[in-house]
Amino acid sequence: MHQTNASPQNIVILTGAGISKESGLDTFRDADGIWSKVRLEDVATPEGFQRNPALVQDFYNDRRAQLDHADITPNPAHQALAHLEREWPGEVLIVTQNIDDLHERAGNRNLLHMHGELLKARCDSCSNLFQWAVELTVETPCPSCSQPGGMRPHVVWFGEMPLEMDRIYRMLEECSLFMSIGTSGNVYPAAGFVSHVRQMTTAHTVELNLEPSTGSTLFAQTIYGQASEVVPAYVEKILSEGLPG
Ligand code: BV8
Repeated sequence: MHQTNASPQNIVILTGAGISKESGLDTFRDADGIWSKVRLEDVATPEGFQRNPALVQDFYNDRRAQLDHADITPNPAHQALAHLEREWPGEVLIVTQNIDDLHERAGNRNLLHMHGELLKARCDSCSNLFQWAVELTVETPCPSCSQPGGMRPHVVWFGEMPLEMDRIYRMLEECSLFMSIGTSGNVYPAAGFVSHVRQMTTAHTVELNLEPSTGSTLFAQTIYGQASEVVPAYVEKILSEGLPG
C-alpha cells in the first residue's frame, strides 16, 4: 500500500439512493423511482405535511416498514465502504443523502445522514428526537411531552436545511479523495459538494454511478456500472495502490 509520511489522507464519500437500489430500495428519479409514484411536493415538503399530514406519515410509514423486510440488506457496495473505513489509515467519512440504515448495518460508524433518518422521529412541540422503528400517525403522542400532533419523521424535506452542514464542509475542505456514489446530482447542496472540493482542495474526485449524473463533467474520474460491482473494485484498488495522482 503506497504510503507517504505526510498527514494521513482523508476520504469523504457522498452516497445517494443508487447505492441502495441493489438492496431492493427504490431510487427517486429512475423511471420506476419514487417520484414516478408520488409528487415530491405532496410528501417531501413542509407545505405537503401541513396540507395532508396523514398522507406524508403513510409515505414514510411504508418506507420505514420496508426496512424491516428480511430481503432488504446491505449489498457489496455498502460492505466495501465498511471495509474501507476499517482498513484505510486516514479518516473515511460517509455523507449519505439516504435515510435508510444500510450503511450502519454494513458496519460503517463514521457516517452522517444529511437528509435525516427513517428510523428516527422528532417532536415539533418539544424538539426531542427518538429512535423510531414503528408506525407514526398524526395522533401519536410525543413520548417526552405527551403532546399529540407534533411528531414527524426526522427527515429533511425540500426547503429545509440539511443536517451537519458545517462539519460536512470542513471535511470536504480537508479531504484528499471525494467519492460520489449512486446519486443523480440533482439535489442541492449535496450536488454542489464536488465543486466545493475542486475549489478548495487538490483532492481527487471520482463519480461511481450507473450512468453519468447531472454533474459528471465536474469529476476528474468517472466509473459507470452497478454499485455492487464498481465500488468494491475501486475500494480494492485504492487500498492496494493508494490514491491516484
Ligand atoms: C436546502 C427527503 C437550503 C428524504 C430529500 C441551489 C442551492 C441550494 C438549494 C437549492 C438550489 N436549487 C434548488 C434548491 C432547493 C432544493 C433542491 O435541490 N431542489 C432540487 C429538486 C432542484 N434543495 C433543498 O431544498 C435542500 N435544502 O437547500 O436548504 C436552505 C437555506 C436556508 C434556509 C433553509 C434551507 C433539501 C434537500 C433535501 C430534500 N430531501 N429527501 C426522503 O424522503 O428520502 S432529497 C431526495 O433526493 C432524496 O432524499 C435523495 O436524498 C435526494 C437525492 O436523490 P439521489 O439520492 O441522487 O437519488 P436519484 O434517484 O435522484 O438518483 C439515483 C442515482 O443512482 C441515479 O443517477 C441512478 O443512475 C443511480 N443508480 C441507480 N441504480 C444504481 C445506480 N448507481 C449505481 N448502482 C446502481 N445499481
